[in-house]
Amino acid sequence: MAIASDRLESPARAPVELARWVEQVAARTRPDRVHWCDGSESEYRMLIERMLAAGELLRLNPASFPGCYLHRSHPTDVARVEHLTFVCTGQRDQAGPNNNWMAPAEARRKMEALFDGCMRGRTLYVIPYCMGPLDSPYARCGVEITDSAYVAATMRLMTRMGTAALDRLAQDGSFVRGLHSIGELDPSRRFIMHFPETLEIQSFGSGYGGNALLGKKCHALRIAGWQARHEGWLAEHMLIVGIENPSGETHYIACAFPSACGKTNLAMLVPPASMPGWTIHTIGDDIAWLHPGPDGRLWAINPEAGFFGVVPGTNAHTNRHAFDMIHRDTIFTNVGLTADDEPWWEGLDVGQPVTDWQGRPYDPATGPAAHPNSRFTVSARQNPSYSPMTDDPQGVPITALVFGGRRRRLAPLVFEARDWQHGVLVGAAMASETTAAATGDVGVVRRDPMAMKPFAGYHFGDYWQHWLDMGERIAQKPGIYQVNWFRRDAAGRFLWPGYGENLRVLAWIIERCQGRAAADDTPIGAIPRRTALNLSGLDLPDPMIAELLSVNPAEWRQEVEEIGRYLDEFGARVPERLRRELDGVRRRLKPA
Ligand code: OXD
Ligand code: MN
Repeated sequence: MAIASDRLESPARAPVELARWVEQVAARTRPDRVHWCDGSESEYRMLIERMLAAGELLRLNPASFPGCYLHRSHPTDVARVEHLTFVCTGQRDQAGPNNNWMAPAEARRKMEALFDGCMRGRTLYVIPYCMGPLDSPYARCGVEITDSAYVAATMRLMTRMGTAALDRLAQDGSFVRGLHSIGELDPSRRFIMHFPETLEIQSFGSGYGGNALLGKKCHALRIAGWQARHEGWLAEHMLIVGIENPSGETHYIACAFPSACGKTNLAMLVPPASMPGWTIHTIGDDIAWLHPGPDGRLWAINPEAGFFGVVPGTNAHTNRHAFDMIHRDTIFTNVGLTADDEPWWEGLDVGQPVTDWQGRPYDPATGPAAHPNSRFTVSARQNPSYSPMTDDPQGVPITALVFGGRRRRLAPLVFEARDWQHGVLVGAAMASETTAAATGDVGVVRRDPMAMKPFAGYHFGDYWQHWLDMGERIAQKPGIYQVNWFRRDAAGRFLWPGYGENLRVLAWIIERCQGRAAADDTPIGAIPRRTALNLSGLDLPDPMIAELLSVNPAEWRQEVEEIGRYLDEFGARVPERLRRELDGVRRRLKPA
């Protein structure tokens, strides 16, 4: 395959305002050259060769991991930085207490100073991308300008990027402008700024995915969420998966979980041997754009085209499909290395690391071989359970929405919300133990409404109101459920086996939506009747099942008060209907 060289001229098909913006950015950042990305295979090869030559990538064992590379990030640049992420709206109130806010003029001044001359000696890459299928009315385009070849190559795996996206963008007439520089990777000069009113993103000082791949969290959640509110749709932190039952019927569900809580595993779940005839069809593992369709149902597209998944814990048992797909054409970030130049991570059942994620000789005394938030980046098409419906311009119809969190106690394995309004409260009240996906303490319970705490680009009160309003616009509403795979017993052991066995819960949810599965009412929602949950082939003792499905009224009374206090933090913008819904739960929990 011939290797491309830099494409310096703006393509004739580039809209004038795009070409002008690139010129303005180049005048400020002073790169040595400008490269317009076309998204071709030869361009990808060029980016890879460039990074290999610069020592930014290492080639992994070409026999066992063909087309795979290891990137080691700066040790202080390994996760999203929520404390340095800002929403810059005209009014502080629009961003809400759930976001850091900065006045747009102040943010622009700060960023201009950082961007001044920052690309000297570097190449400026112009990356036109499309979030969603190129021919979908629901897709949206953006352009990321970056000085990182790693970002350019990764955007090719994660989005529909290049000439075709540029054509779509020219047709649309509007696009999100994302400007990114790795700067000096100095944490004290690191900011991720969002300007939703003008559809702009500016990110400086980090090369980490969630901070630097601007199509993902910045565009597809924070900026798109703002647009979705004004246009009547939802941009959510949800996987989308199709579940085909033994009769050949497929139902699609969208599930919101906080970062690093198993969304990728659930999206490509492998059915257990004791559930023959079930098949999984993956649409997406992280983000869903949901639109009310002309038929009254809710329809979903995955705006992304690749996976940026957490590596540790991935093995043939936990996620067979991910394990298989990352054996070729994958960029690994911050994993360890074996003596044979194979990637290594905690939870991989084979091999021995000799080098840790920082390139030091591996010594268990100095920490894990792979960073807990080490990642794989791979095209979604490599997933053995990839669904061709991913490319359907209309998306897929959604039967159920599922909210989940990581809670060692309190939350049962699954429960069903009474209706849409109650479901919005269930989502708004979600809480989960924190993980390594963001900088900060790990394992601390924090409220994470709809798994959107770090990603809602505007005031949570308005966001919940928007969810309630959406309920009015969907004639055939999906059922809403909450799940918890992470409940533990008194000795700290997980009660539920998780992974492929989670299909049992999803099957109950789908059958319930079809009016075919029995449930018992509790004050917090409906719990599966023991006989309605398919547990055959699972060796779970009865007391464990009872504990998994139990709702402790005293603990839930306390939870309701905590939820009430949490909602109060958002003041007068919290919808009255949500407070009334919480009062209803409180009443139902009252001792008789
Ligand atoms: C992610 C995250 O990387 O949620 O998807 O942090
Ligand atoms: Mn995510």
